Amino acid sequence: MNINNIKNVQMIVELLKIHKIDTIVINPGGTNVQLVKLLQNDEYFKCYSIVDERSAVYFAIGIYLQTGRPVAMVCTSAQATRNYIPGLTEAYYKGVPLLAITMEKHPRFKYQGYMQAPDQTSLPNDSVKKSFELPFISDINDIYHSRRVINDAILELSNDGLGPVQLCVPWLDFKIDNVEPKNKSIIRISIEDMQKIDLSSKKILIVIGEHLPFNEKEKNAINYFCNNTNSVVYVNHLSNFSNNYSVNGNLLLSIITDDEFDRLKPDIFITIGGQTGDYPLYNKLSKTSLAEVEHWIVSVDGKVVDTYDKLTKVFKGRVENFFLRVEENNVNHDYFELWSKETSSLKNDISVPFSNVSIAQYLHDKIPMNSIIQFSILNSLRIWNLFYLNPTIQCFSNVGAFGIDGGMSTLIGQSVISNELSFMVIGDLAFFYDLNSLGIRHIKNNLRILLINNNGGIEFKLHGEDKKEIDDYIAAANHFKNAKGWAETCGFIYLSANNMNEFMNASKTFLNKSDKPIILETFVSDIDESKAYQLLINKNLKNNGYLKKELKNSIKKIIGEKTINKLKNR
Ligand SMILES: Cc1ncc(C[n+]2csc(CCOP(=O)(O)OP(=O)(O)O)c2C)c(N)n1
Repeated sequence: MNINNIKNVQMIVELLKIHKIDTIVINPGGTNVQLVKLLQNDEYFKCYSIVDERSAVYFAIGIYLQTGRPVAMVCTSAQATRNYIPGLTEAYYKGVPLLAITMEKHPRFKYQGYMQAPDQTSLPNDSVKKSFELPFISDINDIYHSRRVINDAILELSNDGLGPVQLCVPWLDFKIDNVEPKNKSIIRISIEDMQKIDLSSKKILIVIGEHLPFNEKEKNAINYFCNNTNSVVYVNHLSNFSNNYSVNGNLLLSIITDDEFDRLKPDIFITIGGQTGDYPLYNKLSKTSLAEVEHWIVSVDGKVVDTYDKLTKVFKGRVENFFLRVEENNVNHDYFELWSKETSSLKNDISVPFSNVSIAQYLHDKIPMNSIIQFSILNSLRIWNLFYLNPTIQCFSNVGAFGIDGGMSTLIGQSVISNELSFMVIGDLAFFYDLNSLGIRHIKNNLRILLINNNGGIEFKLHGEDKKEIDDYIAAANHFKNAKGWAETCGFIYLSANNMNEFMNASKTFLNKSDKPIILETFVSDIDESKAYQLLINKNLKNNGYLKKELKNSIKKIIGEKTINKLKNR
């Protein structure tokens, strides 16, 4: 049986046709890619691309008002479904038959700290007549189940009066080993009742998810723990933490294979804070090959959140209490030394075309100390995590629900409280989504918006995907030209750059104090964006011999170790 649930998606398309729903409003995204591809490549359907989910529903209402026929809408997971709510509410009270096809991750990821996975089936009572959720297809029973539910959802559009209906579709967009896990127990421990524990023989990875800057008590406790254990603190910018044992391992984890990670794997990893927003880290820690590794959570709410399928202990209480509960020990720190050696051999200053990468290369060490930065979902967060930032800089991103909708508003909220320079690094779709925020009359002159205009969501064409097929609906390219008019109307200084020289020039003004807020718009080609990212990754693969090792392993798997040894001994 196909593990990615494509059967469900195919059934939806077939049944839409049978029920004669031929008009589809499509929102950009990743989890809905396969459904969108089927719809856009089928001449039966008339598709419309709309970036903002809020507009999409009102737009669909408009179509219904003129045609009198039901309209379907398709959006991705993350924060997308939530933005359907205003329009669906109007449709509910107006009696407009809209089929909201929303994607979700596999249901087992609900409330488990997995990225882009807020609950998609919790719409308000008066936004849809009914919510239907498809099963994830694992056997023939699920096929019968899905067929009935899809039909039922479509019929509900006009059952006992007209109105909107939700059809929620689970999707699994990564590979998972088909190995049945052993049974394991998860226990909850109150930190107050905890004796001191001896962790001196363990390699420990402390993972800090998104977190406000730490207070002295918390910092001292983590330092005490690190001094007395063989540990490494894995951080990215959102951790807002650094100490003598911290490592920003993002680039490293982006390039090494699972086999390579074996050397770096901990005995125990301890997570604190919110979501990491860190796919390279997730990809490594969730591997089934790490089955023996234990995951401990320290949290005030003591919730069971098994993000990586390795959870064994939940410590309920405060971080500063937990990290003091280890025995004093004279341990060696070779685990940190290993991580530190591996990360320090990486290079991120290689030559790349004008892109978010080249911009981060140039700007990362020029951002003034104590500034605030907010990264938008998703490429800006991904790219900037590959570069060092001064630890006095506070970093944030909306990784709670992973929306592209409100990053700029969040930063503006911070900038009106702070007197420091406040920077937003944002893609064009997210910028135009949150355009209303530019008019907030409380905006001060410390606001700096760095707009990376790469014509749509680069997320979906970063790995050399078919640009034509992706651009139309999935990446939603060609909706916006530039931000000049909006910026100037809203009282910003508007700067722009088409290449690195222009950027370096503009950045002088951008990084300095000014009597007005500033928007610096960079026009970057999507092809260069993807080239730059690939170059950064591949150059490091080559520099560090990971490619060679990976090649060796693949050959070993094909021809076997014995044959290799025979060849060697010739
Ligand atoms: C409200 C909402 N809708 C859709 C998505 C799915 N999504 C994730 S990244 C992305 C593309 C963002 O494009 P852009 O803002 O231009 O930034 P880029 O990554 O291209 O630099 C989309 C549509 C989302 N996360 N949130």
